[in-house]
Amino acid sequence: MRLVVFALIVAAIQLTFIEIGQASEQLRPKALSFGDGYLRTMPPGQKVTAAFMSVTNRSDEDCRLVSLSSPLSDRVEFHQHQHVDGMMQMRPMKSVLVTAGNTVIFKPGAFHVMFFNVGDPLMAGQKAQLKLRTDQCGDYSVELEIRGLVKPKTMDHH
Ligand SMILES: [Cu+2]
Repeated sequence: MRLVVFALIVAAIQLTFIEIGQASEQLRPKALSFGDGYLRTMPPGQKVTAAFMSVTNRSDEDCRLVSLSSPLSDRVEFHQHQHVDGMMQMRPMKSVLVTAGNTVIFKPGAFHVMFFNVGDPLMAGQKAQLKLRTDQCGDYSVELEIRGLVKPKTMDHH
């Protein structure tokens, strides 16, 4: 009897390993690539800003971006701009779909990533980290360049 129980436990453990193996095979961690990621500096006194980038899906299956996080903020959201009754409104989105072979561009006036409660001032030229999780295409860490709202004049350079 003890032997039977032991055999069942071994079988259960093997089954668990097989399931984990299959799950990791389904992950496509290299499916997405990110380009031109940047985060805007904030006007003095503000704690909200937005980031932009392009997301390309080189795989042959759809990928869905499902969550965001950053050490700069405790609340980072996907947003979309929409025209509602002639007014531009921002709406949070739970996820963003990047279909197979396509690129989604986050840009001003369209999809963007919203950072709330940013405690520290952002210095142009420095870098910020953004982590993105997907449904079945792995997790990504994207480096964002911090850029000023107004492009600095290059007169004093050299
Ligand atoms: Cu927004």
